[in-house]
Amino acid sequence: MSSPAVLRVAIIGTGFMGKMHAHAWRTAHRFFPLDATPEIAVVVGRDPDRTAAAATEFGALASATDWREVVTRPDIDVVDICAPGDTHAEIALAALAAGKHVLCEKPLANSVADADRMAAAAEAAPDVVAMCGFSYRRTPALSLARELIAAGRLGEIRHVRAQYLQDWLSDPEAPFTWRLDRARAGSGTLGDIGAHSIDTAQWLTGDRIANVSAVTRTFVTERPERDEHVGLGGRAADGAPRREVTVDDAAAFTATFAGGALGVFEATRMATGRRNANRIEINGSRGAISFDFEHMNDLEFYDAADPAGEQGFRRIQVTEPEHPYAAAWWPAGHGLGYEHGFTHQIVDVVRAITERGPVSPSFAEAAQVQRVLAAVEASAAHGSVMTVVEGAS
Ligand code: SOE
Repeated sequence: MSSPAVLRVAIIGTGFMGKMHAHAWRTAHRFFPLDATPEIAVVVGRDPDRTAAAATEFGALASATDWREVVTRPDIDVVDICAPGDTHAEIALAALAAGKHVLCEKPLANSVADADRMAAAAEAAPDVVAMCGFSYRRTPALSLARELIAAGRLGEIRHVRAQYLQDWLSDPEAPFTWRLDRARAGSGTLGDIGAHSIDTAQWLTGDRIANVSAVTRTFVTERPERDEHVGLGGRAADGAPRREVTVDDAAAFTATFAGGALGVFEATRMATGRRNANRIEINGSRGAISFDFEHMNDLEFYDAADPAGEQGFRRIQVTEPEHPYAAAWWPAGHGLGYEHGFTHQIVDVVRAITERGPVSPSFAEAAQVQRVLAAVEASAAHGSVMTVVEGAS
């Protein structure tokens, strides 16, 4: 048997997501049969010392500070973009032009124009994989929900109720981060976590949001500065200068799906007590599903065909070998965590590369999410219902 090919990966970004992706690149082939073995060839960051330390921590062979030089290197196969949103378009376009496969963190870009340029570049490069990192799709319970919906077990979809609730900004003294800077992040809670709900809702239902009516709110308009290299949470130094928050803290919107379903969405990083409650409930004519990431191994399923007197939501522990991705891991009931969605994402990226299989979420799908985000912002700004503009994708 010939030894498996090696896929040489460049990770751009040394923060929370860089570390998470590195873990996933290192782990995927140890649990899933893959036709290529990933190797983290290089980690790229701006600060040489911090990036060298990250390379050691991430298990990378080397570190670098110039992504432009790295993405054109002949020995790099995959460029994995884990840097803030304002860098996504430029890096992805350069990597695609150099013939590299690209995995790009969500949201795809900071504007519809950039997202569309990225989608067009991906479309023009059919021999490479370009995928956006909406990692929650790879949570086994949500993958199972999608299978149930695709099999018609929910019937006609009528309601989509999605909330993504975090609380790491609820303290007004929680320090400023790049995620609060519109120039770097594009939008606030909406793009950071509301984008996950939009992607999940459209992917689960196989439908598209056609129009939205939204409100957004910034509750804390300035925050103390901190060392920008500190991750989520942390504290600012006493007396640190304050900086203006230029994005939303929370967004809420109603939506109409093209197929007629009604959606209610809420995203906030100020829901005290809710650390990472990424929830979705979908009700159809024949049944319903309900999911909360804080209980990520469970899917609630209601089947209206159950006999009278026995009806009710049942909790499926999505850890059986029959369930998506689950057979590769632990015995039934032993459960998975946040990092497993990222590992599954790498499994799917590697298989898309080696098997030339379908890529989802493609850049085109992620550009459509960007159009929903833009419609939400426009609706909140103008106080009116906004149609989601159809794009080329
Ligand atoms: C911060 O809100 C964050 O890390 C998001 O950026 C991720 O996409 C989400 O998975 C967890 O929370």
